[in-house]
Amino acid sequence: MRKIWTISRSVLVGLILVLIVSVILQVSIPNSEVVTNGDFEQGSIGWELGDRAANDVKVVDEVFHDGAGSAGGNNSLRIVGPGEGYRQDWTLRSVTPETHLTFFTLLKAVTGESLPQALFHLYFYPDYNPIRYHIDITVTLENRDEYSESSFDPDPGTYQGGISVRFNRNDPNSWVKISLDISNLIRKHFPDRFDPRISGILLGSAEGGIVYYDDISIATDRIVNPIVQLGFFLYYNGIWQVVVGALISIGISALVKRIYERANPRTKSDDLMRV
Ligand SMILES: [Ca+2]
Repeated sequence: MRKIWTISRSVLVGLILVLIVSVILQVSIPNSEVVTNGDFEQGSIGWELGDRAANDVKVVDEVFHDGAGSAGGNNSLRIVGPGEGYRQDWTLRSVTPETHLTFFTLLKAVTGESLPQALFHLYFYPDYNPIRYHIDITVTLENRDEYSESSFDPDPGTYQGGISVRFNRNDPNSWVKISLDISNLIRKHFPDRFDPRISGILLGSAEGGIVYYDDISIATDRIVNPIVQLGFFLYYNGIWQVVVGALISIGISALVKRIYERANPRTKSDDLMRV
C-alpha cells in the first residue's frame, strides 16, 4: 500500500513539474512568422510556381493591399484565369494553440468569364500520419451564406482528407481580409489528433476573372519543443481530468492504507521492532 501511495505522489509531482516547465518555456519563446515574403514586396523570392499553373501568374504593382504596419507596399500576386499561382513549402511546423492564418485577396470580374474565386490551400499532417491533408479556403462573390465550413474524411491511401471553408458575398474590386485560427479549426474537425503540423500553402484561382493576393501571414504562437508538446497534449486531452484523476487515486490509496493499518494494528509496532 505504501508503494501505491509513493507512486501516486511521484506521478502527481512529475505532472506538476512538467506543467511548470512547459509554462515557463511557452512564455519565454517568441512568436514566429512562417511565410516568407508574404507581402510580395521582394517579388517572387520564397515562392515557386504551382505545377498546374494558370496562364498568367505574376507579382504586379497595379494594385496592392495597403495594410497597417506593412508601410504601404507596392506589390501583390496576380493570377489571371483558373489555375494554380504560387506555392511555398516548409519543413513541418507544429500548429501550436492560437496559430493564425491571415491573407488578403481581391476578386476582379472580367466580362464574359465566370465570376472569380480565390482558392487558398493550406497543407497539414494531422498527426504522425503520412497522408497530407488540406484546408481549402474559397473566397467568392456568390450570394450564398457568408460563411460555411465542413470537413471531409480521408480514405487512407486513396483520398486526402481535410476541411473546406467558404467566404461568400464579398465585394468585387476591394480587398477582403481572411482570418482563421488554424489550431482551433483543425482540432475542431480532427479532435483525436493532438499534434497537427503544417507543411505549405498554395495560392490559386478556381474560376475566371482575376484574383490578387497580398499580406499572407501564418503566425505560430510558439516554437514547440518536446516538453512543451507534452504540455499541449495534456492541455488538449483534459488536463483537469489528469489532475483530478491523480488526486482521486491518491485519496483512494490513502483510504485503503488507513483501512489496512486499522485492520493490522501491529504493523507500526512491527516496524519499530525492526528498527
Ligand atoms: Ca504587398
